[in-house]
Amino acid sequence: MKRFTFISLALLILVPLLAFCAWAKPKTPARKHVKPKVTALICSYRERGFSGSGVETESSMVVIGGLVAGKGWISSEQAKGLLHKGDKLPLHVPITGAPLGTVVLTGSEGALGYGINPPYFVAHATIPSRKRDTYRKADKEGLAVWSQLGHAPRWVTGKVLNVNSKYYRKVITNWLRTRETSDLAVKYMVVEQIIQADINRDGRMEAFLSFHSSFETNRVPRDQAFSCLIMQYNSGTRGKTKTVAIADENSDLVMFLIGGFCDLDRDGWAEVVIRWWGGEGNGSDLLHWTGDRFKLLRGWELNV
Ligand SMILES: [Ca+2]
Ligand SMILES: [Ca+2]
Repeated sequence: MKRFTFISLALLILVPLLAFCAWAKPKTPARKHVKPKVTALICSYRERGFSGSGVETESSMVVIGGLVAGKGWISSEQAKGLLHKGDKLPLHVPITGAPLGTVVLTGSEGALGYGINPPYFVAHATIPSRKRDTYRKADKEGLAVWSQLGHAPRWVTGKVLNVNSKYYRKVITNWLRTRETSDLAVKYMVVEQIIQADINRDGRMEAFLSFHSSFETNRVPRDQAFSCLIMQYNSGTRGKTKTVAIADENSDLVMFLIGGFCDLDRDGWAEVVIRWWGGEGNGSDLLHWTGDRFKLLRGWELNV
């Protein structure tokens, strides 16, 4: 009887306590995001592989495909301590994150030339024939992001909007004005990308805007040139939107684009893959969003 009373008493205390905890649990992720304890390697897969003008360019970050079921490499310096023979990297369509195929690292093979010294990883990419057709019509590029945690990262789908969106062009213009960009440079700005994605899983879309001053000669004086990537987000206070710069250069010799959004450590916040091209090289950066700014997790660069 005593035992029964004790259990009843315990239940009487525990049930309301558990109910309170469930109620008090935050419904959305915390505002602050801790830096993921993970390193990663971004790989790009291109249909044309080693051919064309981009031999040096193609050796950046990168696993590069030849044609489908193609072959590429990752130089040892970039892969050191990160990758091992036999590793498999899921390949995804940029921006949307749709599964595309697999890249398998098969180990070093002979001399490659092109300034790539052994040891390096040879990478074979395979894309199922069903997806090959879609891939060829679309971006002709795949992205693989490898994580030390050993599991496939969760990709967040990005939505590509028309670059003529009046609303976002206005957002860009307003941002440029706060930056004291000249009217002439604003007039001839070129919008490259407008992409929406919910990177912090709060149910609200963040917008990524890539734009630069006109590349046409004599349109904008060199000292007024710019190339930027910004994000517009909802700050959470009375539905107010804010903008934050991800990249901001006083130059038209570089361009920044979103590659995709993948949650490497599966904490609910997507890390952001940036691709950039410049006069002296190209590369990829992996960034994470802290809630009020972006921090670089890792970057890869190839100087040419
Ligand atoms: Ca969001
Ligand atoms: Ca994350």
